Amino acid sequence: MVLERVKQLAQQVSNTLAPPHPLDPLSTTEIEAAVSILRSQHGKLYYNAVTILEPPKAQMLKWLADPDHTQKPNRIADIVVISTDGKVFDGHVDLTQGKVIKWEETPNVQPLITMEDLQIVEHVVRKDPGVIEQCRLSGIPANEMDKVYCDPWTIGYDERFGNAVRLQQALMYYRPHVDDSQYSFPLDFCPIYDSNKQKIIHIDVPKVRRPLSRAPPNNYHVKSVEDGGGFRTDLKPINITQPEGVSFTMKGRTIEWQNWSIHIGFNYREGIVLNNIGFFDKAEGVVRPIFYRLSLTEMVVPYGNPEHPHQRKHAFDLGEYGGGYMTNSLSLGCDCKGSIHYLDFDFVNRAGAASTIKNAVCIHEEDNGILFKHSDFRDDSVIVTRARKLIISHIFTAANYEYCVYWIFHQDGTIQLEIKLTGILNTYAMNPGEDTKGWGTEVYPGVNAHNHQHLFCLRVDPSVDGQKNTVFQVDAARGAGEVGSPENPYGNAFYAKKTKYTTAGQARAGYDGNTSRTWDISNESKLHPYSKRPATYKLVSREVPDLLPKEGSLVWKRAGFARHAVHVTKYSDDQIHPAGRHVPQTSGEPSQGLPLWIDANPAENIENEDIVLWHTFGLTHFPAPEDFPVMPAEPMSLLLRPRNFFLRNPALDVPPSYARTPSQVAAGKTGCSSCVDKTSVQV
Ligand code: ABN
Ligand code: CU
Repeated sequence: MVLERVKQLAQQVSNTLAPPHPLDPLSTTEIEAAVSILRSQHGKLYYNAVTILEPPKAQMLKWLADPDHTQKPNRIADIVVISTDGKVFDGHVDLTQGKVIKWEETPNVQPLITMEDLQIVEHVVRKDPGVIEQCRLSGIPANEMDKVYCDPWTIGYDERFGNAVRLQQALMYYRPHVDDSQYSFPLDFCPIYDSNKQKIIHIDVPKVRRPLSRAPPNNYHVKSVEDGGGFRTDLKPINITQPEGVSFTMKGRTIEWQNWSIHIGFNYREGIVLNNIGFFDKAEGVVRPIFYRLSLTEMVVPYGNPEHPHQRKHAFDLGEYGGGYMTNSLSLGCDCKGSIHYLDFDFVNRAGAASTIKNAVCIHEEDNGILFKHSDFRDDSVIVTRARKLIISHIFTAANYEYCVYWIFHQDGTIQLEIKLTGILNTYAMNPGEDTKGWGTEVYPGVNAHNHQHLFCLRVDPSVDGQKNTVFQVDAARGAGEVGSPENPYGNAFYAKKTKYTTAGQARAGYDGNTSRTWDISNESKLHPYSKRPATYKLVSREVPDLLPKEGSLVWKRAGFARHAVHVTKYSDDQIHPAGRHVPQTSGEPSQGLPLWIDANPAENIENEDIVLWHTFGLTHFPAPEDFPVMPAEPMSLLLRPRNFFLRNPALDVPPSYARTPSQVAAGKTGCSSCVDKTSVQV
């Protein structure tokens, strides 16, 4: 019976419901098929992840080159489960063939913590006698335990407990009223929760006690703003309308817009994954490949308070919780304004059922100011061309914080990644008059918001005019020779100094704002006819702080990717996660992911090779009262720009908003104004 059903499901997957593209995320039917196959073989399991295993790149490239005559790669589900007795298994289920092709127990790891894992903790915490006692000591009577809340985090790593047992640390809060923001009332102790036993096994209690603050609530909800003076009344509507529809087309999950062609994938960890990014170059008459795959693949948020146990506060929000799993269902006119195309995201729940986040990805266009302009001071001639941009975005909530991720495509061939940070600061209790010692800021009476960093890792898998690329570090440098020397007589010479990265071991570099450091991803076999320089996409990223926790610290060991702004490795199908596949409770000994891969072969050639560039960027956040009780969005941004790639400005063919030549001016003609926006008015 069971076998029959499995066969049926596999048939369904390979026939009618087969998604059109091998990189599409798994559908609900595929997820259910994978679970059904596993259930028939292994009985009850707790599902942590059932996601698409992207086909090997070599196979994908063959299929992409000639999809009509090449066998389509099989649909394979990549599986992580926890058995009922707490063992972790990694597996692959071939959905096309309807069978398990890999199944192995992975010892000494803890897969990421899902939202379901998190939600159980609060209920246990409220009933735990030790927690009730700590609450009493903090000034919360036992009959108010329903007002006690917690944000459960993975424990990160704590050497007292290691990684054999699946643990969470509960950051504790109090809410006087259900609508109050809990982050104004942090508690000072930290229970540790065993996920398998579903019990509190320890409570970390600080030496200096900090009882519950009795400050009035500090809220951001509508009623509290109304009670506190009300909302601004001077805002008139501002609308974005596209009366003739959008300028992009979707074929399945492949989008075409303004010469761009992009496949939009999505998974539980990275969220949006962009593949097969190409640009139709009119001059060459072909779609030129630029990136095989782009994703935000990891991040770490280390906190800077040295008091125990805050060293454990360094969330890997993607690897430990999943940026995809935490993705918001977006609402029209709120998260994105205008004409929106949404994509849903299907995922597995703990019991093995398929679930869906509706409207997980937002795709839309926005006006983007001026694309280019020139007016001639002699004769009043002018050209002004307005730009628009295509934005592919998702937003995820990592407990207190919101991360808004915008992949922005520009008409001139530039790709921009913008991340906006909003949501609520992580807070800790402080006594009246207590010295924060500079490790944090009192953002509200009794509320200490600790210093922290948000460090993201962008994974860039380039294919700039082909798979074989080379990375150069580019530094603005002064010309050699002192003032008066023959080669630099006036001392004014400067140039772009290029350092080629040839081995993975050499290709580890920091950022240098003094030299305006950038990185070129070049195809050395494709020289520009004018500049004679290689076709390049340049990484321009200026928000690149050093990892502040010191060498040898827990974060330094666990987040090896954050030690350098740039790493370059030779491509390998299985190297996606720079802090490891299973991140919770890694000790950092050895450092998983990037350091492990590079140390295995530091001499690995990366010159004119199929390579991956890993870029860590972000910001250091010293909180201030303006960030509280909810933080105004703080943006950060980086660019991937074409350099020596196009023959000339590739956006010249974008219709101008207004243009008139000198001869038109002389003849008293108005020039081309067909594109002038008739909806704009003078006020
Ligand atoms: N920022 C740590 C985190 C993320 C998600 C859920 C809990 C905690
Ligand atoms: Cu922050």
